[in-house]
This record gives sequence, C-alpha cells and structure tokens, in this order.
Amino acid sequence: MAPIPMTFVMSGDDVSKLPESNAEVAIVGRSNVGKSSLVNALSNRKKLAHTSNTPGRTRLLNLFWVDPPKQGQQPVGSIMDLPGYGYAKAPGQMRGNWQKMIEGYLLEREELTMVMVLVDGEIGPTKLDVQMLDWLRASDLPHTVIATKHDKVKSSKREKRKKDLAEGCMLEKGDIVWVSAHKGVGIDRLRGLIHHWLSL
Ligand SMILES: Nc1nc2c(ncn2[C@@H]2O[C@H](COP(=O)(O)OP(=O)(O)OP(=O)(O)O)[C@@H](O)[C@H]2O)c(=O)[nH]1
Ligand SMILES: [Mg+2]
Repeated sequence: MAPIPMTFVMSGDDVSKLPESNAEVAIVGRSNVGKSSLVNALSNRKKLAHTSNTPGRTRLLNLFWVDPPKQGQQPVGSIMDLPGYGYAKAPGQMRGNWQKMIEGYLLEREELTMVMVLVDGEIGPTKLDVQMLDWLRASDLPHTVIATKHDKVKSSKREKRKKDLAEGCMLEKGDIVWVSAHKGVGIDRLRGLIHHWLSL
C-alpha cells in the first residue's frame, strides 16, 4: 500500500485551537514508545515528525493533514501525534498539564474516529498503558492497540510475547496490530486500517 501523504499543520496546546477536520486518528502512548517514528513510517518520510532518544520529545498536540489525492482539494482527514505520558523527568506541573492537554483533546475532539494506543512491544504494557486503556473503555472511545518495535523482540520469543502483551491489555492476540517503524513490519496493514478509519 502506498505511503499516506501527510503535511504538518500545526502544534498546539489546546484542542479548541485546532482546525476542523473530516475525521481524525490519534496516536497516544507512553513517552518513547515510537509515536513520532510511526508517523514517519506511515508517510514514508524520515523527518516529518520529530523523533528522539530522549523521552518527552513531543510536548504539544501535533496535527498532520492526510493530503487529498489532487492538489487544491480538501484534506481527506488528519492524524494527531500526541505527547507521551509517563515521562518521569518532567516536572510535576508539566506532567499535570500534559495529562490535561491529552485528556481534553481525547474527550473534546469531535472529529476523532480512532485512538491508536501504542504499547512498546519489547517491554509490554506498563501500568500507565493499562490505565489509559481502562480510561478509553470507560470513556467509550474507539481504540486499537498497536504494539511497536517488533524488530526488538527476538523471533524465538515472539509468540509468547504476543500472547502476553494481548493478555496484559485484556485483549485477544488477533486484536493487536504489531509494527516496526524501523523495519516496516505491519506498516502496510496499518495504512489500510487508517484508510478505513478515515473512510478514505
Ligand atoms: N528498534 C526500533 N526502535 C524504534 C522503533 N520505533 C521507534 N524507535 C526508537 O524509539 C525512540 C523513541 O521514538 P519516538 O518516535 O521519538 O517516540 P515517541 O513516542 O514519539 O516519544 P515522545 O515524543 O517522547 O513521546 C527513538 O530512539 C526511535 O528510534 C522501531 O520500530 N524499532
Ligand atoms: Mg514523539
């Protein structure tokens, strides 16, 4: 499947400042899980979203248009790269602000059609991931778990890890989409799902 053509729109700290969209897919997950790397893999661009070894790189709501097939037409939808949660080194007040910003976005963004919850495939769901999933379920928000860094799990351990990760998320193995932004594993399949979620 072809890369998803995307253009950076803006960074903002408040959902009310975002432009309207037809439909939006958001990417949430712990700091350093690979959200921005996934945006780059989906669009096949190396530096569209800023990635870093330092957790907490993304500090604002970063909005990307999914470009229309022809220039001059309206964007077909949008993708939101959110700041990561659980960044231990962020000062307390900043952490609180991030949480407010992320929750406010998820609850108020009417265009939202799917929340992709990224879970680190190498380390499995953390307490905060499980909290996020519980919160999404309680808030009745549509969501899909994406396990990242498939390339970091040894092939001999993959089957067990897939089973354990799904269980940790209280899901079935087949519910989880495994990807590697670095090696391209699962990226095509995810592009197809995003097309579907944006009803392209
Ligand atoms: N091996 C491997 N490393 C990855 C993969 N995806 C991301 N990484 C690495 O994980 C680190 C964090 O990636 P980012 O994409 O910046 O993570 P993020 O979730 O956007 O992080 P924040 O913006 O801090 O919330 C970087 O060093 C990436 O190179 C992957 O598929 N495989
Ligand atoms: Mg990021």
